[in-house]
Amino acid sequence: MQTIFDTIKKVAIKIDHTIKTEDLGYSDSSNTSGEEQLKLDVKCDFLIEEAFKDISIVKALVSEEKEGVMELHEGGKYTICYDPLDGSSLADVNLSVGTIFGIYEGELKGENLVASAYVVYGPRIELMIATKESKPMHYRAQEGLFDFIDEVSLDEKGKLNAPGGTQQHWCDYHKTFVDDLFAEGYRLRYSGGMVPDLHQILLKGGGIFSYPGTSDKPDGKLRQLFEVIPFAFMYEQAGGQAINDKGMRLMELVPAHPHDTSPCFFGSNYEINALKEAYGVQN
Ligand code: AFP
Repeated sequence: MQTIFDTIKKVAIKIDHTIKTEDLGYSDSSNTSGEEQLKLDVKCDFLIEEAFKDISIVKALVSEEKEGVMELHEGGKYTICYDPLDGSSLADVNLSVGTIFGIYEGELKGENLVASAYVVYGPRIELMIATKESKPMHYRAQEGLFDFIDEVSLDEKGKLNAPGGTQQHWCDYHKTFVDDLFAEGYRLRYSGGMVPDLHQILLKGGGIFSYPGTSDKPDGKLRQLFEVIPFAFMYEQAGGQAINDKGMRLMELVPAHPHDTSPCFFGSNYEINALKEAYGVQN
């Protein structure tokens, strides 16, 4: 597994350089979800594919930017599902973006995730890695090398509220839940980039990130394999919770298709328990 983490570190530096030096325009292609691809999306996807293609323990790659599974090594142990540049549309307004990696062993479902990692490309390049044996481990790059900073834990209750999705399409009880947190004094922290938004809550002690099912997107927007399950693992390893709108752990998701989405809520225990009550799904 260390070879995979070392490869993530190397490709993160290359992606950061690409973001800061290459064309931000649109390519003439779309991804599986029908979204227009930025040239950056395509280039970052290529960099990750190149980085992993010769690593024998990697059985296959599944990219948010492509259809299907890219088989690499028949005897490989791990399948890596990744979002090469999440929030890429924010790059051209100079906001932070990120890359997300889910490392699976066997069938592609929540319980088979064995590790996850994400990279934040912002004023600094930061990396978070979580395994079953550890809390999330926080790293920061200096001159192209990542230094370990600390292990990360969520407080029981935080101060930050990151409410995603189009508010006009929220159901009434979700809007009431979000408004009640603000009435309690929570601070709004939402950039539209899942990686920096969830990174901030992890590092600032806690709170909640929500991307609910909405009237226009009943199954939510965020993809299970590439975004939801990897961050659910991060948050659970940090001592928090990660559930869907039925109160089910996101780590129990079994995607029917690699690009399936799910309503998702990640946060400290107090906020997630409050959400369960608002949604009437206390276990
Ligand atoms: P893009 O990759 O299209 O910029 O979307 C980013 C994202 O998938 C995720 O990073 C954000 O949390 C979420 O979408 C924001 O969606 P809304 O703009 O609907 O809140």
